[in-house]
Amino acid sequence: MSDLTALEAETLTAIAAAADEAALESVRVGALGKKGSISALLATLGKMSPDERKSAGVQINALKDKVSEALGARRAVLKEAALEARLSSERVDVTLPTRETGIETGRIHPISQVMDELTAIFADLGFSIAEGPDVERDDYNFTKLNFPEGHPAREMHDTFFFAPNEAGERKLLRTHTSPVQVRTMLAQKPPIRVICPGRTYRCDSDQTHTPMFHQVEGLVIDKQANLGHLKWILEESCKAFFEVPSVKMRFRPSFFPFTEPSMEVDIQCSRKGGEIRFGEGDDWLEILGCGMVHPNVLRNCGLDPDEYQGFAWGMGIDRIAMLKYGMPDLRPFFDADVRWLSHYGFRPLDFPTLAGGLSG
Ligand code: 2NM
Repeated sequence: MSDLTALEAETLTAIAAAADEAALESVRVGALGKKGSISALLATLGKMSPDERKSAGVQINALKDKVSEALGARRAVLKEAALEARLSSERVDVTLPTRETGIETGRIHPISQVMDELTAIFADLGFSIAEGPDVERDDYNFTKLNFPEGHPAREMHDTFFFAPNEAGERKLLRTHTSPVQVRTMLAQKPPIRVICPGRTYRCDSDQTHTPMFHQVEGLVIDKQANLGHLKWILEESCKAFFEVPSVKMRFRPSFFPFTEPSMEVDIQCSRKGGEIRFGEGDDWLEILGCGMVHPNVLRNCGLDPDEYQGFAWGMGIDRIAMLKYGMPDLRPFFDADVRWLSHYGFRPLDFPTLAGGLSG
């Protein structure tokens, strides 16, 4: 029986040493397979005397059971180890950024982004968005806005005029978005709360001016609309736009033909190391013009100045986009260079909302 003891030790050692399921399988075949060592022992039982067979049978079967059990246990250990190895080699890091698909590789131009941000801010304050044509009537761009014919204020605007049509009417490229407000007042009854974002044109081109630029103007008309309301709206919208908890504003007297009184507004900022920050510091930055709508404008737009009053403001979008997003130069805005756009542009599916964060 020392044969059996040796075979047991040898088989169990081989089982323990099997490094993977294939190695273990060959140990199993070598012991319990058709030509295996234990199977060969079992085959000898037939030739034994009944007494011999009784005791040898018990011992060989005990060995077979022991080896089967050891094989099963080792198989379970190897299976578990193989699964562990596979899990760690095939691990997926779900926190990695996704690969961009076509719809995500495009970029939103900073000007469109700023317009979308302003739309979100003013929609939240109860304003509608109004739009109008880029090619305007002189009447809507100037006359109704209290720029009389021949008035020097018309010259301030460096207007692009078209050749007169058969009726003798001379169209122009709007020099501001105010004609959209004229159209709104002519078409709607107060109360009016609109903002008008869009393209505007002046024959002016240098380091800081492009012949086409963008403006957003706002208009409120109601029976009691006053400068206190204007100041609150400007403060709230500036805080929201620059994403700061507070801004200080400074109102300086100014002149526009369509407002009386008229003001220019500066916001407090700090300029350190070429970087501009809002809501701190002791520098000032001019950002917009505003005022109470001139009674002549109200009258020209079909409103009775004794019944209605209102305020309006206007600002350049290109400049505030540069300020907010740290773009040093205005000219690349209109170069359509995809390298610039992929650097400064915004992801198309990150639409600005007040709840979700304006600029992501
Ligand atoms: C500005 C500054 C001040 C303005 C006035 C009007 C209208 F149509 F109501 F008269 N629209 N926009 C306005 C007032 C615009 O831009 C610097």
